[in-house]
Amino acid sequence: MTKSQSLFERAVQRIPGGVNSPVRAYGSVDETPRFIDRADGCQIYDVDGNAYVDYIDSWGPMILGHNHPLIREAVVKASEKGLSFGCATEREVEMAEFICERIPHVEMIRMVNSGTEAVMSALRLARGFTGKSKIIKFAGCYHGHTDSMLVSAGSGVMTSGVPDSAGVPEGCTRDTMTAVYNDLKSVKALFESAPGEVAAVIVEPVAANMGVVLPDKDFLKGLRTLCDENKALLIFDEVITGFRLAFGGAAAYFGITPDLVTYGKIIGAGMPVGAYGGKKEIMDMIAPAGPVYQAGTLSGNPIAMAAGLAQLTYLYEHPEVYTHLTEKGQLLFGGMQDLLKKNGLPWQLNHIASLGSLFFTDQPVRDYTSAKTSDTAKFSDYFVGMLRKGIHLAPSQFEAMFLSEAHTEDVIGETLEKAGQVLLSL
Ligand code: KE4
Repeated sequence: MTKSQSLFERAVQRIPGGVNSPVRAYGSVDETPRFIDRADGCQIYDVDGNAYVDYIDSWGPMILGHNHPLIREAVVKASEKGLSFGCATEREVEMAEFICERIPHVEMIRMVNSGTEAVMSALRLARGFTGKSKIIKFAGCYHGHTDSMLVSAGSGVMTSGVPDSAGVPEGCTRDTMTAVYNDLKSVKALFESAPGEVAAVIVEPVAANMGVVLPDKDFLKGLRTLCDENKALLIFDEVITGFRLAFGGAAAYFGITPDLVTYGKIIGAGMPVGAYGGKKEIMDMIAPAGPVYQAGTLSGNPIAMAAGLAQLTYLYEHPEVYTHLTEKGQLLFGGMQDLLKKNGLPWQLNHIASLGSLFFTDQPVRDYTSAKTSDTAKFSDYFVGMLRKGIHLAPSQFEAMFLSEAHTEDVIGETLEKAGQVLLSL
């Protein structure tokens, strides 16, 4: 028995499903979840000493690679002054100023502890600011586990086959309307079904929780127009795309300005940080400045701020990282497309910059319905084959591959070689 297996046996006794987040249980792939001991650069090492090239990157935060010295030093240095005070600190001001002075549509920002908390707060703010209750989301998009968003969600909800979570009373989702990604007509119809009632549309500007699904050319622009016409706010959930597609996220990449944006992952560099931000006129509604309540014991935690600020500063001062990530993405995903063309399996490969997903289906994947045509059993075989060759992919068809600055050309070449061998065996 491996140490991962024995740890998993122990874990399931005391932690639901043996994990603190469902996707880590490898529920949709036929393999024992790996318990990780340490990570460095693009490599992770499990408790049995096996090394893997990591394409999860902690689901996005590790854009500079694991255990980056700059970030580690910032955390160690900050921790020497104490971990948490429950009082305001200079570093929170520095973090807020750093982001607001560089992201034009973020005039004010509030730190929280996760992407879920950022979304939950942004939705409450949108409702408080507009005085309206309805929210439009998209099937297959995942915005964390706040009750009102667990409707046709993506990510682990999709993997676990639970279209709507148990324990969510109908009242919590009554005001959530679900549209079809890349289908502006479906959004227009929802607005028309509830005239003057929609507070906001929330969207993953590049969906990455039904696997990666790119927005059609005018999709985001169309959402902007529909929100303006209906006096609703446009919320970009940039928990994955923020500071990844570009320093300004998808908003900068596509040139569309949201009213509110949510962040997570990269903003904390691996520490628990989420944030939501937008125009001052809207953000001033948040307590204690305004009537929309939101709070958090560890929000703006000084250690987390040190880590996040170190990573964001590096990304801002080294814009070449984004060029590198695009080049790495072209090398990896372009290389995979070349392999797949020769392979004969039904496949789709959606990718943008350093994000990508391989689907085993012959249908173009452009929304929740088409994503679900993927052969998840085939994906499981692919995942297990790659894992056994030392390549650690996301253990679900409906997640993304994440590249980091630490993935070198050689490592990507090695990944492609192994992918070729595994694909041939499927
Ligand atoms: P967290 O609460 O997990 O920090 O963020 C929720 C969230 C919000 N919005 C988007 C677009 C997200 O992708 C996420 C979380 N992403 C998943 C990965 N698909 C986190 C991994 C997990 O659930 O363990």
